[in-house]
Amino acid sequence: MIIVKLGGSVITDKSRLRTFRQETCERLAGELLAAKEGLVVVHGAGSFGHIEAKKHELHKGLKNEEQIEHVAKVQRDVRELNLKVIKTLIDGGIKAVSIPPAGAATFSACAVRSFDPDTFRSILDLGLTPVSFGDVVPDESMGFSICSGDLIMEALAKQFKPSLVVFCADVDGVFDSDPKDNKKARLIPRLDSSTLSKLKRTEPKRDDVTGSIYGKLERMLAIARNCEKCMIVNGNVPGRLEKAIRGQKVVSTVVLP
Ligand code: IP8
Repeated sequence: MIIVKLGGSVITDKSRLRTFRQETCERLAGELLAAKEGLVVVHGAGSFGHIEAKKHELHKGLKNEEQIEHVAKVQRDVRELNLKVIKTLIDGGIKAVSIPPAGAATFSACAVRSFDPDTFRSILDLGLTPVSFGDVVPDESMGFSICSGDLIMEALAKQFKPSLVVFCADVDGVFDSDPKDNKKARLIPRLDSSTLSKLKRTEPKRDDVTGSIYGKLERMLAIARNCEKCMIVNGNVPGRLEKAIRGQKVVSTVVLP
């Protein structure tokens, strides 16, 4: 099985509220056709989730009644994005079926408390492609919380032990400093926990409610322990996702357990 995350910074314009990047998503759908075994797609929320979730502090859980309306609105918005992704994938030849995170998992303290893989398995058995996404979810200890698509990726990897997990980001992989600020930043082709511990910790991005790149990398290390190969590729560069799926040499960071 192959699991691919389409990052929110790739399929949306993260700085402009609810802005879908249709052409990019169409191209990525075409690249996903290279998958010749069971495929699961997870996508991030991008500007359909993070901006409003941050504004109303939904990542902090239930603090006041005013937030409740925004739980509903952000849920609606990420479903709107999910529908756009599903439509684009189907038009591109991928038989995509939506599975919201709370349809397969329960959550407590921002973590997965239980995960039932049966829905994913049944959909895969039919030759369909399950598509899950980052969402606002009921949370046993916080009322509600934000479930990053990465959490679902980890739960899926633990259950299905995939051959390949690919994260499509808006950068070539992990760098030794932020490539958006520092032109001399160097790509780290292979990253393990000791490389990670030496990386400078950076603050989470301004409009991101699911944490710093450091936290995301720790999740990827957990995923790497449960699959044959886990890698980050630049989803904005045509052909990189396809090469990764085909097992060809590609500019990337491979995350090692
Ligand atoms: O973009 C975040 O999911 P992610 C979900 O996969 C929301 O981290 C609602 C902001």
